[in-house]
Amino acid sequence: MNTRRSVLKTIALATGSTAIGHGLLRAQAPSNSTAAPSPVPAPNTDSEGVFKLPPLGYDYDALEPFIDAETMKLHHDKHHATYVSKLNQAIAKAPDFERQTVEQLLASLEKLPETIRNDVRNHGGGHSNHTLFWQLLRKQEKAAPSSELAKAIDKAFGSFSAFEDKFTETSMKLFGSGWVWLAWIPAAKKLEIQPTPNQDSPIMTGAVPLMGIDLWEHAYYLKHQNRRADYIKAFTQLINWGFVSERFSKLG
Ligand code: MN3
Repeated sequence: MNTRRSVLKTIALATGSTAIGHGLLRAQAPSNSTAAPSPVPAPNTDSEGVFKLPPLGYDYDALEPFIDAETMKLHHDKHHATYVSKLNQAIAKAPDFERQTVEQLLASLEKLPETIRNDVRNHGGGHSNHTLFWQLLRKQEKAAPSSELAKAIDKAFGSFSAFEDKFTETSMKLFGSGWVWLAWIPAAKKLEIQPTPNQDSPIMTGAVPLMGIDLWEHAYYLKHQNRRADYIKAFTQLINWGFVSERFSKLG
């Protein structure tokens, strides 16, 4: 059952102690109320918008040779930055919603004015998805899910290698641009592999994205061209299972 409590928990996880926390990404509201209020609020320009591009968190070449530095630079500095900028442009048209986190916006798209709903879906989804994506990637010798997460993976898919096969197969089959996720479904209390089109997020259907692969060609075309299978293999070798396990442990 998708209770209010589980939805709040979902939001708390998505916005909690990771860099997704919007408190780290958004301008702080002034706490001193003695300052004279400005009668005309400054417009949100790209650099002053409520949503901010989070830092990549490591060097552009940190994931070589799996993902090349030029792809990382373009992907973070241009693609992700554009999602943030367009999300800011959209939300500036509905200031009542400016104080919500991007995850709160995505969890209740139906509450947004129709004029901005699609832009928030696309660019807010892009911002949230990429913020998670950067944190999922790490070059490391050996990485494995925690025993708690490994148990849940076994329960849902039979074994870790069966999960890997299904994740790869779903990623190969995804048509066009989108993502494939390992998501937690609170209502069913289980893990699921979920494809989403475009920049849609599992958050939009009440699920919690634990990790996901960006299958837009901009994520891999410079290095791998049309060889999506090579990129998927590179991605699976970079999954920061320590980070994913930590997200899983916070589900409660
Ligand atoms: Mn991308």
